[in-house]
Amino acid sequence: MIDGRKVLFSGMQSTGNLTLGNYLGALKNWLTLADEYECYYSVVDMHSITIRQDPAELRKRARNLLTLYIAAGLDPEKTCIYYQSHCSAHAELAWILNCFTYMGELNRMTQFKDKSAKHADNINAGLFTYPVLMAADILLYQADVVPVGADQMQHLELTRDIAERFNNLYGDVFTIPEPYVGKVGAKIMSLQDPEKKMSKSDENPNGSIYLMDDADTIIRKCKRAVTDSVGEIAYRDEQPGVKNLINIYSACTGKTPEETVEEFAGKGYGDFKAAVGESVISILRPLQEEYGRLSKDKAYIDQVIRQNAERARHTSYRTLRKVQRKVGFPDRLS
Ligand code: ATP
Ligand code: LTN
Repeated sequence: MIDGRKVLFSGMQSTGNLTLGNYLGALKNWLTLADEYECYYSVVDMHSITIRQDPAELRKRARNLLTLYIAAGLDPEKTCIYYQSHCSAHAELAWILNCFTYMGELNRMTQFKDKSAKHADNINAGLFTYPVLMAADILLYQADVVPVGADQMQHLELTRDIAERFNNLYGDVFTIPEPYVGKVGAKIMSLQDPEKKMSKSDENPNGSIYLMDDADTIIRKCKRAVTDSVGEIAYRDEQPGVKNLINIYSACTGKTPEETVEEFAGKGYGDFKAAVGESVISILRPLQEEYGRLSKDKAYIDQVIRQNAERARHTSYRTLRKVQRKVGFPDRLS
């Protein structure tokens, strides 16, 4: 609890270009939570190097992601937007928590299994202990809530287990975080394979709408979206492609899926797809304009980076020092 407000922590990796799925499923939720909670939104660049990265590219993408957080409407005066790598407390706490996490627990993590199958030539120890660094992120800020997608739930459960284990040994050191799951319908599927989630690492660029796609590209991708031969705009599991387009249109316009179905009753897929494309453009255009403006303002972004890293360090070091004392590290005499 800070100033009577509960604390929220979340982060995103700066790998790949963000998709409409990331925006509707994560960033947009973050915005609505920013007034209610004391928020920390990190660009988790330390997590990114668990997969091999090109250094120049990683640096550029991390800055782009941080700029995008602000362009999407997060106010860096109110919410702490920072690079994970600028706050060494994350690495220091992760080391300590590694010593309170069992191999058996990490062995059960499905993301580790998926990622090591995908990157069989580089199964490094960082990839294995990825969830411990994530636990450190969350616990350093004594976060009460953590908005995550379903895929991250297992990591959050592990975070809670580690925190409880530590508290049982040393007293109430960590707040036990609760997951915050956004409303249903926020999971956006690939336009080319509606059984698969829209993902920034998808090899087929037509399956994803990227936040920086121009209007023509968005319309083209929507028109090419895989549907079915039923020919009716209905919200049901048997028509996953159409259902996904209804979800996208509803999320972009603020309508319910039922209202969307009613609006397009009797219309063909062609008209509907064009309308979906327009609805996406209407939310992405302002975001792109703001992003374009902000990315030219180097001094402003630099100042956000400096100030917020300072804030993050201030809060996180309080927890880190306490933990160091609890485990028996010698007092600092200076
Ligand atoms: P990658 O393909 O690199 O694994 P990703 O696009 O799946 O990336 P993540 O970096 O794992 O995205 O997730 C960032 C955030 O976006 C998470 O909170 C995640 O739940 C959310 N998210 C990702 N894809 C979708 C989607 N298709 N629909 C809704 N939310 C999503
Ligand atoms: N693993 C998460 C990103 C992430 C995160 C966090 C999310 C790193 N640290 C702490 C919430 C809280 C992902 O891949 N989406």
